[in-house]
Amino acid sequence: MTDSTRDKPYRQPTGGWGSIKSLARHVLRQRALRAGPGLFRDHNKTGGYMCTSCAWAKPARPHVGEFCENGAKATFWDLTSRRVPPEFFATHRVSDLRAWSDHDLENQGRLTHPMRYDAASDRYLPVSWQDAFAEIGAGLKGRDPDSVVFYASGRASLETSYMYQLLARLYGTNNLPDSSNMCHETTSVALPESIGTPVGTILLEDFERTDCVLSFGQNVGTNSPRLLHELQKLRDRGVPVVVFNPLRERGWEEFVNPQRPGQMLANRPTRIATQYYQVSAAGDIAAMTGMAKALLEWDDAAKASGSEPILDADFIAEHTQGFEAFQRQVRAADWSRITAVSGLPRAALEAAARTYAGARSVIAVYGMGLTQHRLGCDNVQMLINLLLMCGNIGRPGAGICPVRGHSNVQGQRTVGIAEKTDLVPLDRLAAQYGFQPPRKDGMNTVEVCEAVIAGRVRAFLGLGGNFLRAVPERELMERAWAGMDLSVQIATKLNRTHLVPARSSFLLPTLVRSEIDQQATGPQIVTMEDSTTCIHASRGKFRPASPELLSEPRIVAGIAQATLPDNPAVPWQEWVADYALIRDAIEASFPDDFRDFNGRLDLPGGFARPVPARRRQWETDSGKANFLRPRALSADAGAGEDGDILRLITLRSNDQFNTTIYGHDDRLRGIYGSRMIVMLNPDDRIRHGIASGGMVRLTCAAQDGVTRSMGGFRAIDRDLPAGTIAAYYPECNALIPLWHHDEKSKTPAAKSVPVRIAAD
Ligand SMILES: Nc1nc2c(c(=O)[nH]1)N[C@H]1C(S)=C(S)[C@@H](COP(=O)(O)OP(=O)(O)OC[C@H]3O[C@@H](n4cnc5c(=O)[nH]c(N)nc54)[C@H](O)[C@@H]3O)O[C@H]1N2
Ligand SMILES: Nc1nc2c(c(=O)[nH]1)N[C@H]1C(S)=C(S)[C@@H](COP(=O)(O)OP(=O)(O)OC[C@H]3O[C@@H](n4cnc5c(=O)[nH]c(N)nc54)[C@H](O)[C@@H]3O)O[C@H]1N2
Ligand SMILES: [Mo]
Repeated sequence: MTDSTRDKPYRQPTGGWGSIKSLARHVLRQRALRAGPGLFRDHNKTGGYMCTSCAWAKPARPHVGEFCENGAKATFWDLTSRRVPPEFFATHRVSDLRAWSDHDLENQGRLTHPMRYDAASDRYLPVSWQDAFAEIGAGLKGRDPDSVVFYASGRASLETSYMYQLLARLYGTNNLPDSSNMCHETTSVALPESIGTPVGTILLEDFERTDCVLSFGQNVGTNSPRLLHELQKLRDRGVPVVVFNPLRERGWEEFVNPQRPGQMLANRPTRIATQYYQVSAAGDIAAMTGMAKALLEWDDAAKASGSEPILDADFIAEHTQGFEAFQRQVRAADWSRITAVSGLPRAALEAAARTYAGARSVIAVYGMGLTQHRLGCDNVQMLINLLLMCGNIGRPGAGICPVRGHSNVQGQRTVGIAEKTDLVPLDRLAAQYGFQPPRKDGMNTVEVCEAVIAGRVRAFLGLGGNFLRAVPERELMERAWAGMDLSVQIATKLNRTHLVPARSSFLLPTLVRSEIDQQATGPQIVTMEDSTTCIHASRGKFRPASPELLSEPRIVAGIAQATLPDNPAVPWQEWVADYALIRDAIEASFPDDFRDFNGRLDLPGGFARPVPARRRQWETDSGKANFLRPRALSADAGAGEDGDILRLITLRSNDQFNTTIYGHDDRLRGIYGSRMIVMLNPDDRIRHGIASGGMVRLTCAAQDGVTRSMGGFRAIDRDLPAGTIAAYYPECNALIPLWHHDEKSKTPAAKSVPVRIAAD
């Protein structure tokens, strides 16, 4: 290879010495030495701060060092000693910064002062907080509330999120899209239809009791590495783990636990997946249909011979609805179609079904590989069907486990960040705060993008995140963004969204969660909800990156007070002085979830919100758990069936958190030095006339009159199913049409983008 890209398949286990080496490099590069001791003492511990990386559960009895490679990287990245002061902006024009990479922008360090864009000099200039709030308030007052968007990325605490949704509703809109709209929105729409709850049903202790884990479309080694601790323990007990993923992800293969000195010294890894199936992208419905078909056939045979049944007939009769129609559809499905769409032979699907049928209690884990498809809801609902067939919901050691993304993304929904009004107790908010909340649904992320492109969004507030980089249809979005009147970005580091200014733009820097949040009554606590509905307190431990920084609650209160008429029922000032009062207000709005909120802050392992499906109470229309029939065998709704079109998976490397790029290596996939790569199977490469390591161009195959094409990728051979290729997000977002989303939830379908490939 001629450039700096290195391609060297990684044969080491996940974790182990490789992760320690990588961490040492990151702590030095970020000069974040102050973070080291805190990691052991305070990270994910009761009385300490909760990791800002993923949302995986925090155990009641943590390890001495309850962190992982990527959680530690996120912490070093936050606690870097690098700074972006006003002088940085004095030396760099915004249009020049637009040419910088995502990595280079964030790598400059933490933002230190509130800044306002000055179009004449094309620079951000410092502004006082007071002036910033006053001007933002003036910019928001008197607008049509539905032309304003209040976006949230899933990191902000329950306290901030509650204040933010109240700000939007007092202002007059339910336009509260969040990062979840691009992520597990599919889960939030699919699960209520199936089992009457929008969240997963398992608790951490279920991993200690399960007899089998199924995993679909989730990359544990990179995106939720602490889950490997649970998986390692259950593998020690001999529990099988069955994985469906087009890529051979190292995290699902082998793990050496850095917290186990004996294992580190011997470098003897734990094998995680006992069966690994490289399903084609969008082939999961077909794969699960094949498994269900086998279960039905074996159950028929068991009935005929009088041996033990395979299905849980009592559970199906008492607790479910729709089984008859479901089983007819599965029986009618043709094995040749199942194997063609899934890319897996019948024997493989039968072997997976055999393991599933042999277990008393099964947990199904899933991620973006199921949610980010045109038929994402069908994917998730088919997985529920598979669990329901054998009664695997609502008993110990069994259940559904969506692995959430951002550390408080699930919690934001819980406290009212939702564009859908039926998810929010509007009547209670109305009574609590003496106002008429807007009753019309707001816009989700895709609808916001449509409205931005159409010029209907006039002002956008971002509570964290990097909206322009995270959404599809990048080129049209960036062009339209500049036409807005106002952009307000609450952020910790500089990113691309900040560099596409609207007519008036503000950049408001804030604390990170591991920093001390000092207010009038002393240092404050914030809270968040993990993937298993457990709520934890978090106390910052480190000195803030700059004395100018304000906490997120203070910034939200500042904007609210400058924008809204006085309302004695909403004590913004008192809330900011003492966050316990915000928690009291949350408890009053959501009494079932947050009973005795302040009293239960420090329960080891957090306190769990009640989830009715855990007790086999089904809050669905039918009052039962519903078998729901998938609308097709392929989750891309047939888009990839033309032989020349490839399905592009856009995914994360081991050196990034979403649009935050820590570095250019993806150690676990053996790719170093560049993110402009496409992984593909050598047969596909040869068929398209591409040399090994050659340069390629990807072009979206959608025929809608818009050209979406990107060159400059290097082809890298990897073991992938025919017709499936993979490249990195966010680089590839320019290739994804806005309308290419899950049909029900509108989650962008980032995992099977129809593309053509050619030598470049
Ligand atoms: N270190 C780190 N941690 C993170 C993040 C991060 O960027 N970095 N992001 C956070 C966020 S917001 C989220 S949402 C989660 C995301 O975590 P994941 O849900 O793991 O998301 P992705 O990295 O996009 O990878 C999805 C996996 O699905 C597989 N896949 C793709 N298409 C298909 C398919 O059609 N079928 C199947 N069965 N598999 C498929 C891919 O090969 C990949 O292994 O992680 C969170 N945690
Ligand atoms: N093609 C493709 N697109 C995708 C995905 C995919 O798999 N493929 N995944 C989607 C998913 S799952 C998600 S969740 C979205 C992510 O979308 P977002 O949540 O919008 O993006 P992030 O990259 O997480 O946001 C990073 C920025 O957040 C700011 N930040 C970091 N910490 C804090 C904090 O504590 N407070 C505040 N106020 N700001 C902070 C920093 O300035 C940083 O630059 O992207 C989606 N887009
Ligand atoms: Mo996410």
